[in-house]
Amino acid sequence: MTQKVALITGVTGQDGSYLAEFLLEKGYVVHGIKRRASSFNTQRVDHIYQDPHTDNKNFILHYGDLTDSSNLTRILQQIQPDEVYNLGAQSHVAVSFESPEYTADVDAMGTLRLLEAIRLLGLEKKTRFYQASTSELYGLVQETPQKETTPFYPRSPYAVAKMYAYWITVNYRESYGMYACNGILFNHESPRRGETFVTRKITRAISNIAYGLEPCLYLGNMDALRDWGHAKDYVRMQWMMLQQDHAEDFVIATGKQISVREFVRMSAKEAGISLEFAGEGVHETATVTAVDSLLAPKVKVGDVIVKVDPRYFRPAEVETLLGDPSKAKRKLGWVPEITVEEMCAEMVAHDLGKAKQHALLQQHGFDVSVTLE
Ligand code: NDP
Ligand code: GDR
Repeated sequence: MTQKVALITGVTGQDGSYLAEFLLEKGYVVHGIKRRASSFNTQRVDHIYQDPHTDNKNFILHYGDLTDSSNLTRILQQIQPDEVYNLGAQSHVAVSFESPEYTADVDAMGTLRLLEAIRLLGLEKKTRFYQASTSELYGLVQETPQKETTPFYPRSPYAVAKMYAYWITVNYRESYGMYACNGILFNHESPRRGETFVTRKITRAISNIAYGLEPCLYLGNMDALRDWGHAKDYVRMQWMMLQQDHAEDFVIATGKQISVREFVRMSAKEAGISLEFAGEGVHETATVTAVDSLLAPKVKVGDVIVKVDPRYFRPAEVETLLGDPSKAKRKLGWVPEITVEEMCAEMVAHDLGKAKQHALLQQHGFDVSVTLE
């Protein structure tokens, strides 16, 4: 049997790295697009990297960018993929307010460039296309929980760009008979989550505080409610969506939501720290009420370790998101296997390990800087 060929944009990101692992295990030849950067940006896929000098490689990286049609067309022409997973994006909602035009170019136009390249190369009947759509499309929510038929109301340049990408994917399916579909994914996290997204920012800061590497975690809106799942569960679903008889769009979520504040409390507990929250709005703080000094050797009862910094407030906020994944369960048999508690425990364990390493190096006189976000 011939091996299936997949192309992943955004292969160096959280989802791209888990998806590449998943497809390699299934026997695919996996091609990924990485961006040229002045320093290494492949840390998340280094463990599956294959020496270009070896024969029969099944994981191949290409330089490229979603803003460059000629590059995308050349890669697609060369590898003739059976499946394309468009995960590449400027994916940070807050950053999209600072760089709205770039976000639109990559997230909206980038999707069009890929679809158009598939069509112009005559691959529209061969290549199946997955678009990384998002619960941010629901923004100011019109219905709870949100499902495939819930109207969209995007609240950021990121979400507006992703709305174009959503509809152009539907349009190419309807206009050219392409197998193209949207996964409307709610927030999903892991130890590989980018350090400036709120869950990872929290698990990393709590771990650094536990070892005395940072004094305090500064956050924005702690009232925000999210439906958080684990990235490993969600990439499995991305693949499942491309294995059906007909292309369809699916909501992928856990069906449960908690606040940012609750995620802070949960993460601190995992690191042996009990917290009491007090004050409101910009004056809210969290104080340590009990501590397991084996897990958090540098933390004392009475320490204030969480504060609000208004600089992390967004010009327009998405206050609450809660998904209804019943279509995915009914039609594909997909259910998430990892709970938010298990995911949080995994992230904190990972970040405590890193913080412990940093602290040990520092103790022995090595200059180790910890980047604060
Ligand atoms: P990440 O931010 O971790 O990864 C984004 C990837 O896109 C990185 O590989 C990045 O490269 C790449 N990229 C950024 N700009 C460009 C560009 N101009 N050209 C080509 N590649 C580019 O995101 P996630 O893995 O978390 O998310 C994957 C996709 O799913 C994204 O499209 C995101 O918007 C979407 N999504 C994510 C959700 C989540 O909760 N994680 C939920 C719903 C949707 P580099 O490493 O060089 O920065
Ligand atoms: P989100 O994720 O915007 O939902 O987008 P993020 O983790 O950035 O924010 C979640 C919520 O937490 C609030 N928040 C903070 N957020 C950050 N980043 N930093 C803070 O200090 C902070 N304090 C409070 C935010 O205001 C927000 O309400 C993610 C991305 O992965 C998108 O690409 C994806 O489409 C959506 O999830 C689904």
